[in-house]
Amino acid sequence: MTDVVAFDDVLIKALREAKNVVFFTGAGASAESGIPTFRSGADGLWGDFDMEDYATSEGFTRNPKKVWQWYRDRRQDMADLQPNTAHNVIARWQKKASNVTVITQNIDNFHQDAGSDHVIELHGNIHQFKCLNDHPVVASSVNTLDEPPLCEICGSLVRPDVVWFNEPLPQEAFEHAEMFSRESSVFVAVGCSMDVYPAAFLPAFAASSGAYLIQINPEVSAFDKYAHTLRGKAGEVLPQLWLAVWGEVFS
Ligand code: BV8
Repeated sequence: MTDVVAFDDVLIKALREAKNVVFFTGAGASAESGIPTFRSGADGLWGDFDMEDYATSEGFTRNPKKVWQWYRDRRQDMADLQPNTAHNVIARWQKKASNVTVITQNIDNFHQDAGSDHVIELHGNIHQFKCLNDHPVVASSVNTLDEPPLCEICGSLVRPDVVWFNEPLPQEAFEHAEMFSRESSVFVAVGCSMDVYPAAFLPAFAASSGAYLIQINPEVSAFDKYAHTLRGKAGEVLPQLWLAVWGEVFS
């Protein structure tokens, strides 16, 4: 259990009086749900799987069935898991404050499952599919298949609708994420290594507009030198932050 975190009065005041708040989440926000992160600890996904083989379009072209099954297995693993307290506090914050935007690098849909609306998904969603020519595909018709089907419109391979390395982020999603980051008065990074771009540019957009920068992370990250760091796990720090800001126990 993370020790009780002592919050800086300025940080509490910034959150209490914030005009616009952005919660920017990475894999660490879902870690306490049981979803492995990518780079942290011994169980980081990229420690066991070569991102070149599993998270690039070239890897999918080389071995579509292997990549398809990796995402199917991740979906099936997630089916037994659920949002954790971090997702729940962020969803409640959105309802209480009404000026809160969630921008996530995660593809697990856990913010939406926790009740968050207005979630900007920078890297897509593991439960959505498209073909190689970007035609939409009905998820329920393919999500349990053992290998990628062919698009009924153009006959190309169907793939997960996620952003692989060296693929551009969805333009509208990134433009909205940049806009909300620039408009934020408080920018809270939750469980982000800040190693992956262009998502990791967002804190700089927030900072350029004078936002108060906070990060919640049990480990050192590339954001340490810029943010006010709450050193702890998201599912443990966020309910304490809720109590400190709103004066009520999160339950
Ligand atoms: C692109 C989806 C160009 C798939 C993912 C500069 C500018 C632009 C690009 C680049 C650049 N420099 C390098 C690049 C290239 C590359 C990149 O960033 N590489 C990195 C490795 C250096 N970027 C790209 O390729 C991007 N595309 O640039 O295209 C382009 C433009 C136009 C036209 C054509 C091409 C695409 C990047 C997206 C790739 N997709 N995932 C999938 O998930 O299967 S990336 C993957 O990393 C996930 O999305 C993940 O969310 C993301 C970021 O990682 P984190 O979320 O931070 O997770 P990580 O494990 O790293 O860290 C977890 C953190 O949580 C740790 O700090 C840990 O301490 C903490 N933690 C652990 N437990 C807890 C916790 N925190 C709180 N509580 C806990 N309990």
